[in-house]
Amino acid sequence: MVQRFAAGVMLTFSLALVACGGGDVQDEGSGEAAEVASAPATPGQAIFERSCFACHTIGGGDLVGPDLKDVHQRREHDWLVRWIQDPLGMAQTDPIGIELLAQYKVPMAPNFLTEEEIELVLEYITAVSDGTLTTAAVEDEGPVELSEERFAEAQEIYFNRCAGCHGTLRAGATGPNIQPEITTQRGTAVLKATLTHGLPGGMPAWGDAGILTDAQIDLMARYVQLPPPAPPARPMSVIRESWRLIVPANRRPSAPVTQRNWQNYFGLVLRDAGQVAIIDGDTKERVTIINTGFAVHILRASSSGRYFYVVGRDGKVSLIDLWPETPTLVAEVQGCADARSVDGSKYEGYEDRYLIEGCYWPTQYVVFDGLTLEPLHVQSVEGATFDTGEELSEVRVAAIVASHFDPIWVLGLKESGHVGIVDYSKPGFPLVSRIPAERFLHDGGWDHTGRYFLIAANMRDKMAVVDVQEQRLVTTFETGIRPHPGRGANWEDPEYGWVNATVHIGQGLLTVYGADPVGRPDVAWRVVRRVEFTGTGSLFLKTHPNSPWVWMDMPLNNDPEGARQACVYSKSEGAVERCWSIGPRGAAVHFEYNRAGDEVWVSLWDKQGEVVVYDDKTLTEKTRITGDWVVTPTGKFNVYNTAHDIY
Ligand code: DHE
Repeated sequence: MVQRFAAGVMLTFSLALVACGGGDVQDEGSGEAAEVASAPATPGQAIFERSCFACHTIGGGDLVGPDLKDVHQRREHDWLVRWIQDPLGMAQTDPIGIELLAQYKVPMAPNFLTEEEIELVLEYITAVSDGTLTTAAVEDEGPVELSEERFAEAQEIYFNRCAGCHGTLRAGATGPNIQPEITTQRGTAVLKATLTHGLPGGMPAWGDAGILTDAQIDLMARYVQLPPPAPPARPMSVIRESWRLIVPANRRPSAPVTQRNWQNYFGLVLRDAGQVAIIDGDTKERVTIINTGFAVHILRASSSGRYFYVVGRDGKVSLIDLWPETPTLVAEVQGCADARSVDGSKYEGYEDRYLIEGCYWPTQYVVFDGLTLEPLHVQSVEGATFDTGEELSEVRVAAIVASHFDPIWVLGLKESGHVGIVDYSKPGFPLVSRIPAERFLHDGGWDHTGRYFLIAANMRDKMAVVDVQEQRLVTTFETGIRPHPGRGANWEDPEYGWVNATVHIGQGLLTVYGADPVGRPDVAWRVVRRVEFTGTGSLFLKTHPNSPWVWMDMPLNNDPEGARQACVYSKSEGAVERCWSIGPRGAAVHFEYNRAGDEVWVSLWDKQGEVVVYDDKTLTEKTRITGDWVVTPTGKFNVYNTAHDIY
């Protein structure tokens, strides 16, 4: 067997060996030093392995962060202590910290070590650097093998938890490439540490967060070192077979039967239950629960607001009619094997008529009849990248928005870096334009006029601005580390006029940019404010025309306490008003306003979750929606706001 230094780590650790399930310790040193190396882990070693191992080596070269060999000679001891205590703060204020951030692109994650632990880990790094603690190497475990059954289990976990960021073929997009050429170099121990503790920049701490067990982490660390399995095709014949029309359109009510204010309904995603709850926004009562797709992702309201469209990660689309006494599932179909987005036709004369589903896999979009979900057309979006011309076999459809001014849908084509325009007034629902923009396009929404589509290319740290009326790219500009706006937020800034904004996965930062090329061409599509707040890992921000605030979350924060925080930014002050914890467990994620724009709903994403409702004027809690049925609540979508693209 080849002797390997796991991920280039010039030493390996007894704890890692235990966790790895084996490998002989090779006695590379002699006498005393060798004895030290084969002794049980020192406390510093254990801390290093727990908190530093996924990103750093000591003498094995750079990983996500720099090689720490001789770091005690490069930096003052006090500086090292301060850095470990507050890496985020120092990356903003300290000259060396700023330089490191520029070089490594993602800030070091806070690791919450005590002063004593910091001293122990520094002692350990020094001892290894100086050779007083000798290095040991682990024997390579040889080729990774998994039984058919374990491979299938890993395949499902990968689909559920990993494919969205790393891609079906693992070539990378929102997350890096993790194909076997790379993962086998990292080795099982480092992969396990990464999966357990996460990485700054958005890789979730699957183990620490209690989402994957140790056994599952071990399985996944091995699975990603094997070639990915061939993903399934989904031609029209297969899609048709999945179509189920439960209540034909002519057997549905011709006017609202319910006495409730259905335009203020909220559709709440119960992610892991594969369900959607419909909640009355006036009374906060649960009206009904509907079974939908697997790991259900988002809802959109149809143009009239009468229907909710739901899409699951398994590509299942569910059509819910909100007019009966109890909202009813009236049709379902599975257009993709893996999907994230869906939207209806919103142009005058086409209201509620068609529906598009964007697939993550296969590389296609599917158009359905908006009232029945009968599949009408499948179109591949395969193509070359906008910049290098490289032909790709994985081009995923990310965000989709429906224009209110033309019969078109606007699609973010993630890997190729194009914004696609689909004209649904034309026979065959063709992709009429591919506008070169930036890679890897992810999430976005309209500006306040509905003319410009603003989409994040999060791995390039940029936003792209597309003039949908003229079907051309206006510009791209940098905002910060991994912008993630959701649908974004539009408001009038007292100094800069109409603006739009994004938060970031890799930085606690709200970046505000001018968005009024007519009234304020001097600042249009230029960053006008960078507002820092504590913590990284933001996914969404939201506002409403009637609100004085912009709400921001950080559910991917490495610190579980940080992940429960929400912050509000004051539009009039141009500053963060306050940040606070939404609840005792889970992660605070995603905001939605009620129709009037005077209430904000926030999910506490947990197995036993809650939705917390705030008075938006006073920022005081009004109520909590709780119950056994509130399982992993994530996104929530108000009928009126979603139908009218109010954000
Ligand atoms: Fe989402 C929007 C993709 C993980 C909750 N998410 C989107 C959109 C895309 C996307 C492309 C834009 C849809 C549109 O506007 O048409 N999401 C992905 C991923 O690829 C990713 C990163 C990884 C994955 O495996 O899916 C991912 N998303 C998540 C989550 O982990 C979240 C927090 C909970 C969940 O579903 O697991 C989550 N995504 C959401 C929500 C929106 C969304 C709530 C809609 C935001 C809005 O306000 O419109």
